[in-house]
Amino acid sequence: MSSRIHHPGLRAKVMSAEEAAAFITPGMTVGMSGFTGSGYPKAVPMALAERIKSAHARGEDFRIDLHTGASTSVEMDGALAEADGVRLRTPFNTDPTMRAKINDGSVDYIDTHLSHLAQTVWEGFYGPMDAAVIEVSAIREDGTLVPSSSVGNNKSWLQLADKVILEVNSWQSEDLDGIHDVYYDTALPPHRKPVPVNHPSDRIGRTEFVVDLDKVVAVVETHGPDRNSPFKPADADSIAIAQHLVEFFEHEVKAGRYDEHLLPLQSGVGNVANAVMAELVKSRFHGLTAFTEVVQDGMLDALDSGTLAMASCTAFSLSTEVAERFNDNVLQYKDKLIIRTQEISNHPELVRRLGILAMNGMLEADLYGNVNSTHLMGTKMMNGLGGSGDFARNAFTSFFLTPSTAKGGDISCIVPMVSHVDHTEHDVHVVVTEQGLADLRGLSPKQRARTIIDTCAHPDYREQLRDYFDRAMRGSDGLHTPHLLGEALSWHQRFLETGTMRQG
Ligand code: 0RQ
Repeated sequence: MSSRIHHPGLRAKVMSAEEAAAFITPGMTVGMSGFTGSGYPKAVPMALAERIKSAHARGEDFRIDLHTGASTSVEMDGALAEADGVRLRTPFNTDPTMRAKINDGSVDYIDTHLSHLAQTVWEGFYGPMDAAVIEVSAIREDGTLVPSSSVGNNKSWLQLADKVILEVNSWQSEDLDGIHDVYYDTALPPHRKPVPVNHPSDRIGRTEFVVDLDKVVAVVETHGPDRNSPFKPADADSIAIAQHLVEFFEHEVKAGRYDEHLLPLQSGVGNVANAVMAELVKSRFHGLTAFTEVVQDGMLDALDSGTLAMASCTAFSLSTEVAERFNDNVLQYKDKLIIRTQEISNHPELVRRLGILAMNGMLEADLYGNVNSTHLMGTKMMNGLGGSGDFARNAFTSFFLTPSTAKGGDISCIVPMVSHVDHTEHDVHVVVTEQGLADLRGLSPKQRARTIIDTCAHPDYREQLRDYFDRAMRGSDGLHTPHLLGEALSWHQRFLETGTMRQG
């Protein structure tokens, strides 16, 4: 295994995960690698969780503040949450144990735009970063680090942390060397310069991380796969959503707003987003590009089929089976993939200038096009807004996708008023459910409401929504965005009290 560590000084720092975890002490702020289940440290977090549990057994308080790129896995978020070892977590989580701790109030969670986190840590809002734990795929002879399957915020964590622990994971393909694009010319205003990406395929940085070798306190060797949950097979709803989108793309090409290669695609996390890529592969579109943050199974298939010519991202989010396939065939993808820092993959200025078509999942939308991507019934965190806001706010066209109902039809995903707003009506151009696609561009609030009800709502809830809107037109104080304020959130309350949003 030590063949991956080519720098003699760092080879001398190889130790066990348990020894390395001892560098992390109670109250520390720690930046770890990891983005949507890829490139997270596989051994030190679990060893740290064991240390935390022992400390708690002795009656000592041991919790850390934890920043990453995005979500990790049961071996990291799961283990640390289970040990009650996290005081504060940013910026994105999908682990069920961590989610439960966030929602029972024992972990403070800050849900933030993924492109913003590094900047806010640099600005000092989270205090100094005491330690970084970063997975890499190799250490070169000169001490530079070859990233693994995600880049995320690792460049910043390596620069900011006082102490650095490296995990060298020999499961990651050695052929990843050269696929990354780590841009170092970032600075805080007023020294910030334009980012010279003019096409998703432009490379502007280095293929490696640079670390101050004196800060490296430990190197741990691991051999463990990235873990991801399998995607649900595309169901009829996802396929219908994807078909509405493909039809819309054709319409926009005819209208001259997109050319034959459309515009660079961004596709969010989740089952629906994955299914959309699968449908695109079946369409006539070819040679497209993606400027996105995660490459899911569907996007890899699109690269295989030629539907996508290339993709720029910051991480993978692959099922176990597809991750193995990718790992065995990295060379085949090397000139088609670029893995960047998340400050660049999600850079709002680039998203605006490149003209991204941003397709993200949501929990619910309201009659006026406001979107909730994160809060279940307004108070419980699902995952986080992740990069959806980085893209939606600045996209050329911003799409939000969801089946029209959830929980076997007891929840309408089109509601009078969303119970939490992540994306305001101003940032939502197109809403798509399996029922249809509502193009909200150029529509006033009242026109939007009628379009969303007629096109996107499930037939079981359409009359209920029309009734609300008609009564709001008669009883609302103002008629610009008509609402019955005492009733606007009653659908959510009814679900909490009776288990369904349906009126009795
Ligand atoms: O839960 O499986 O327990 O029944 O939410 O719903 O329909 O499978 O959708 O997997 O596409 O995820 C918004 C969560 C959608 C995702 C969200 C319940 C539903 C189910 C999942 P069950 P589906 P998806 C860039 C982009 C924010 C981050 C983002 C997400 C579960 O897309 O996290 O976009 N987005 N990042 O039953 C209560 C509702 C519901 C509901 C669905 N209205 N109320 N529960 N569900 N609608 C990538 C990154 O940022 C990393």
